Amino acid sequence: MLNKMFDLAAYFSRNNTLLERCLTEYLDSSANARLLEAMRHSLMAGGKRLRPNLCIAACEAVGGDPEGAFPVACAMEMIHTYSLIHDDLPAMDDDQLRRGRPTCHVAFDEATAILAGDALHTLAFQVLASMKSKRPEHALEVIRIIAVAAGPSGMVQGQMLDMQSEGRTLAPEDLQHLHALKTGAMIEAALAAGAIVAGGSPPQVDAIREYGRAIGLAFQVVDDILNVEGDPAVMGKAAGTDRVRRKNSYPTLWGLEKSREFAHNLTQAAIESLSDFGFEAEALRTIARYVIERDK
Ligand code: GRG
Repeated sequence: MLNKMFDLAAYFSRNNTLLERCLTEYLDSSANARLLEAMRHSLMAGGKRLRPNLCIAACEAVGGDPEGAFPVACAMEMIHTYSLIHDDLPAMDDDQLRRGRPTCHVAFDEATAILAGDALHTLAFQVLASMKSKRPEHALEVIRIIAVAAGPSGMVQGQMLDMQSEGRTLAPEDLQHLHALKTGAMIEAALAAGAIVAGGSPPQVDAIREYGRAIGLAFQVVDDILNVEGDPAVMGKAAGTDRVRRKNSYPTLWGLEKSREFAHNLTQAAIESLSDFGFEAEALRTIARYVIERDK
């Protein structure tokens, strides 16, 4: 009932307009023109902006002013975009299409794409370290959480495990561990950072992290399902690649029906972890439902 009252499309649209503006401003630097063009090509290609929206929604859930979360939200999107640029490289997935555009190395060249990813990664931490905060210890904690999630104990490790597992069948718990690192860590960090920057209490941050772990996994399960049955024209990226590359995925492990049921149960668990929050967490609840209903 309540979710019918929450217009998620309008929420994303409002946030994304502001995010595009902020990201454009952050890109307006003294960097080399071709490097900037490559960074802009990937960053401003109109992804779903899920992580920044989660960051803003977590900030609002604990009663914060969303404006304070924008630098963190933008930094998360920069790190996410760097990871996509590097993931698409010939040495990794060798993909040609991303966000409806030629991948960065196709539009430019491989070396420029590597540097564009490096530059977005570093710019994110420049933005975070330049945040104006009344509570510097909150800013420091946010930087630490994001670095852990993106680095060798988080996303990069997940990517390494993914590479090492190609062509091998993983046990369900190993697949879950891989995804918790590769995809889940950044989603959980975006949420935790949004709540912390807004001064959320430790129990609030814990509840939001629990929500994040559940929707992070649900997001990945749906990503695997879309890789089987999604429409490349809608998704703006190729489908069917997991099968070709013999990647471990939930549909391969369990089939489509059981995978859908698993994603649904995770969404329910995510919503339940927000039981102590009121209507201010409605964006988070509605995003949880969107994660399993999405078609891109
Ligand atoms: C190269 C260090 C490094 C890490 C790469 C993010 C990632 C790790 C790989 C991307 C490949 C992939 C399909 C991951 C699973 C789910 C995922 C992160 C999908 C892309 O995120 P979306 O759907 O993309 O939020 P948009 O473009 O909407 O932002």
